[in-house]
Amino acid sequence: ELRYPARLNAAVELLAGGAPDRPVFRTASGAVWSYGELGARVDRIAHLLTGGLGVVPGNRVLLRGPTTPWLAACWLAVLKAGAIAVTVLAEQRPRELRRMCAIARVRHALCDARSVDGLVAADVPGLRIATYGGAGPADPAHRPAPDTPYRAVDTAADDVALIAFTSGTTGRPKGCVHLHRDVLAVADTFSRHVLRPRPDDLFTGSPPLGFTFGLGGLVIFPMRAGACSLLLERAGPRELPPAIAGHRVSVLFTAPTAYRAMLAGLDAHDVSSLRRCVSAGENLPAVTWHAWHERTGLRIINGIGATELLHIFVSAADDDIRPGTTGVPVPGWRAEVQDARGRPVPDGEPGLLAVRGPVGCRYLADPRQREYVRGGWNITGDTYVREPDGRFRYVARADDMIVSAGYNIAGPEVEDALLRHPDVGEAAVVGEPDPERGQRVVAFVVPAEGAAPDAEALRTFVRAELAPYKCPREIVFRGALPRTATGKLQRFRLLSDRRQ
Ligand code: 3SK
Repeated sequence: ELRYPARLNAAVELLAGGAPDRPVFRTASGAVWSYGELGARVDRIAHLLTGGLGVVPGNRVLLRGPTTPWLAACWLAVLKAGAIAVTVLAEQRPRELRRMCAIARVRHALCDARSVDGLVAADVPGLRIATYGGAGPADPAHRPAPDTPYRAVDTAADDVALIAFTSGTTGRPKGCVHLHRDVLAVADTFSRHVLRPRPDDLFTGSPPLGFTFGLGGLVIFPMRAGACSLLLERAGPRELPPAIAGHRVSVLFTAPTAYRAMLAGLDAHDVSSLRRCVSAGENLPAVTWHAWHERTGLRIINGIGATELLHIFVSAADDDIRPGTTGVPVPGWRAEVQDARGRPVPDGEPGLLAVRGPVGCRYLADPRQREYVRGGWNITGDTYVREPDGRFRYVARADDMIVSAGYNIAGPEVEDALLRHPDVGEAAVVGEPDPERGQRVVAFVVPAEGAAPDAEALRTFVRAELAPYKCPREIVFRGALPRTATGKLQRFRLLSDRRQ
């Protein structure tokens, strides 16, 4: 069990992770910040927040901008000043921002100068915005602020440190409240026991800091280990391989689709510095795991996490990794598969994934709390099977199960089969309402680069891999699949876009 002192400030703990002269952040353009420099910049921002901006402990401060050391410094400063960081994505539109600010009762914002227009357009009542990252006088680097150390606010371990938004894949935002102790707990569970970083590691990855997958993987975990993080403003499958090669990155966080997409361009880059690769955000198909392993010799650490629970709670490391499964509860966490009434189902049978551990779901004033937390268990909304060896295997999002002519069909299983075909780049399989069968299986396929697959040939391929009732009745080709700003597939949009 994790034990923390009753008084605890997560920012102070993270800043103490590395010696002052050790590097903490790097950028693509070659900037290097040491732990000491980061500490001094955090203190300047904290002085500005509590001085000029009038922030007091408990105020909610919106943070918005691309992935930069300044954004990470602002996040740490908000926590150090005892305020609450409200993290959003740079991609979020004014309408969404206005809604989130209303839900989280935000009155202050620290915003990258390049992202400020959208925030101004959100027209949030009473919002005071300060920008950073520009060259102008409003920047924390240029504004007059005391260069004296800032004395951290004496927060309790149970005080709120951040509010992270999730809209799931359906679009109605929920604010998830997390405490100072939660910030350390995700590092002291998944990172400490599964990732096991070293102080000489260099992390990088694609998830933005407004997504807790990125906040954990690119700020909290490296700092807790005294390591360094390469913060990339552009971190797509094209940018990652040269960045890994150029900076000798050792720990990578990205999503399954990026691992698959990177494979095409990997030969041109030396990625031999990598020693840990983490995949989360979506299900990792076994075919992608094997292709990455064959090409790099590395075993991808697959994990399931949630904004509600801050980071990853089921995963596996090293020899325990079995491709096609997610793994076992991370030390500190418990997991079981339950039926709709909260009773455990026998191994081998599908049910709802239920987890409990050091972090719990606390939605901000949202009745959906009652659906997520039942009998002390967090119900993640994923259908899983626990195998007889205790490993958890993903089946589908619970609301994405397809029921066709009385058969239950998991879209991801059909997607995995399609992805085994060399002409398939990405695949999404959904159930379309059908008067005879209830639902019919429809696949949306993005062809692999340079390929022009034939629908009938793909159907024949799937029929050879799976029971015929799982075979898509129709295959629709697309240039791209609809995704949320955090990269999750929006299945419901596939069918609604088709109807338009
Ligand atoms: O939402 C997710 O999929 C996720 C995965 C890993 C860590 C954190 C999150 C929010």
